[in-house]
Amino acid sequence: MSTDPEDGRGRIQRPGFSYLPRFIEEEEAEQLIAYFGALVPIWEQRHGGDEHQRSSGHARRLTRPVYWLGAWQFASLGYYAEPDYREDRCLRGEPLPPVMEGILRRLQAHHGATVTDAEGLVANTCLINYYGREVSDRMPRDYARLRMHRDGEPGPVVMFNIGQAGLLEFLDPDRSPDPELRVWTRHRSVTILSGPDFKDRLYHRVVQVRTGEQPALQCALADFEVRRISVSFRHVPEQLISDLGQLPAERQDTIREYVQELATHSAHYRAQLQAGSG
Ligand SMILES: O=C(O)CCC(=O)C(=O)O
Repeated sequence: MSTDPEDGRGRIQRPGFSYLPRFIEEEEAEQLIAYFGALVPIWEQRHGGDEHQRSSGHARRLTRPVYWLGAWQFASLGYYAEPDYREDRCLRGEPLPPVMEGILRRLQAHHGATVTDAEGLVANTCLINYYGREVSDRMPRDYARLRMHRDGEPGPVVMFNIGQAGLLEFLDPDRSPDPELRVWTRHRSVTILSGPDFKDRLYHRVVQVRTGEQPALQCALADFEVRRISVSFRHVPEQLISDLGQLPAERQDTIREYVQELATHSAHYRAQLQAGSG
């Protein structure tokens, strides 16, 4: 039997898990919403799959459009496959905006050790997840979910939650199909995962996102209605972050189309393309 979800209004503190409601100030949330609305996220294809899966298009896409800052860890270079290698997998990305840096600094001041890794380093990269509904000529499809996974980077993961509440579940499928913790992560809250239980043993997933009008979020993708955005911050060692031209040629080829797509809206990725070998 699954436990009832926590409603996300109050603080939750367990070894390796902190949920901090309203940690993000109203004004910071507004700045984040404006920032997310101006980015143009992309639909990445998952790595692998057989020919049938590849040709069916949607089947191999990630469940939501995404944008990475700091370092782009590509699905097609194996990021989501819990890889046992880390080299040549991530491309230098754009820097975190000042509003994110400010919130991370405040978190570090209040929650020190839980947001830094063993070497005292804070996050230098983040994944921005857009949860919502694709509205196209096909049937509208709701993408407001995220498959069960663990984040492979060593050290803690800090997550910002913006928009409609999302139901975040933690489970250990080797022990039980039922989640051990379920939390409605609300607008302006921060979640921190660390340690052997929440970071290494338990998988997490987002199974539902509520609908509602406020706060209104925007997404630059014309056919996507976004209602929740989460940002998950991690630390990637500098020596694992490559410019396009430093990646092996076949890896550059694997991601070139994505970098071209990003370059249509980003001077940073235009510069990466120019410096690449192709
Ligand atoms: O959206 C969420 O709350 C979870 C995000 C997450 O698990 C991730 O980005 O790895």
